Amino acid sequence: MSTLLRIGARLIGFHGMNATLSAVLLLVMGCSRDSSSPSSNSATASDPATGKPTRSGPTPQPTGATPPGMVWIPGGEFTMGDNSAHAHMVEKPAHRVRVDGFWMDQTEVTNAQFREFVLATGYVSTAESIPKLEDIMSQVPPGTPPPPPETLVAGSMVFSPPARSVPLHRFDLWWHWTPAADWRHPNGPGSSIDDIDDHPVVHVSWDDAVAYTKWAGKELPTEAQWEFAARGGLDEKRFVWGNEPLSETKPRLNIWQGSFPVANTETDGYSRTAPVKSFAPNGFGLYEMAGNVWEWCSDWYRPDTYHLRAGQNLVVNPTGPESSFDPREPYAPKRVLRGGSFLCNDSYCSAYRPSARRGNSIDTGMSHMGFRCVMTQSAWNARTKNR
Ligand SMILES: [Ca+2]
Ligand SMILES: [Ca+2]
Repeated sequence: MSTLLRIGARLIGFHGMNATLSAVLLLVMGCSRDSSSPSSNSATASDPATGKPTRSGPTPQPTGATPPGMVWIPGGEFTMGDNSAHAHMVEKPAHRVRVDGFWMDQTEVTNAQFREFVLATGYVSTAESIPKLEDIMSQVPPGTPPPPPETLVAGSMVFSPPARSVPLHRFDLWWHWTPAADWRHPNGPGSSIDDIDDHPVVHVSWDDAVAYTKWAGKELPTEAQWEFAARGGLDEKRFVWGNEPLSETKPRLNIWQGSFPVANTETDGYSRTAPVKSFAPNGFGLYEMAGNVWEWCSDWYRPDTYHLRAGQNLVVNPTGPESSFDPREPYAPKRVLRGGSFLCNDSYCSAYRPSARRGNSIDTGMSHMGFRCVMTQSAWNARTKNR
């Protein structure tokens, strides 16, 4: 979702915007057929500690100290994406990918961790800053009228369930641009993060997430690293725990139960975010790789990323396309989000599957979006050496 949408349908009206974007879509789709260079989709495999080329297969866990709160993801080959009928077009075609080993946060970054970063740096998040008119207008089709000046206030997008059933394409009916909503006030004015230190931080833009990772000496995962890690060593399975279907009586993750977006039965115990480590970890010891909050990745988003890899038998350490393009919002630069959230359910997006992927405007946080970090062994070596 872009800054245009977060300022809301106030600009040109939801249906009017769709019509405008549809016209643009037809124009730009024609261009995208010529954009087939996969040059940035692969890189030479190298050992994270030495920089030397690696063999195929898992990378053994380095000896020595372990970064606090992180686990070693051994890397190796896997099938990225999903060709089955339940997968969306953006997850196809499935293809073979290899990633080298890396460290990954066991959990989503929490409110307590993000607070530590803000206290140390004085960082002001995107949602706490007044949006710039020029930034908004750069993300909308030419000719779009500017938003009224009074709408240019600090805030973020907050989920608020509608009173009655609504068409599932009308996300403007449950997402509301809310002044003064930010990571400290996840549900807007009057809300707080008191007593939820161990919940994932939300309302973080991609820029906010990157600022945190730099302070922490870490990085955002690539989309390939994230999916490899989420699968927990189970190749070509539908869920992070295998192929066993979801259970109402034995919930494995925090999603939406009931009729989305109106009635949440909360059989998993949570209507919004859950504390990290609320559910069993996957095969690599990672928590909430499915559900709870969406997690930012480093890659630019394109729906056709996997098509751009056609003809490559094995894609090694992919870092994504050179730029983003989403025909639904062609002017908004977007990065990848993974893992689904407490709002996902089978009838809507089922995005808690490890192959599911989505793009989001880099300057927009929402109440169901967070992140976790990765770190190379060489970065960890450098930190331990300097202590
Ligand atoms: Ca839930
Ligand atoms: Ca998650």
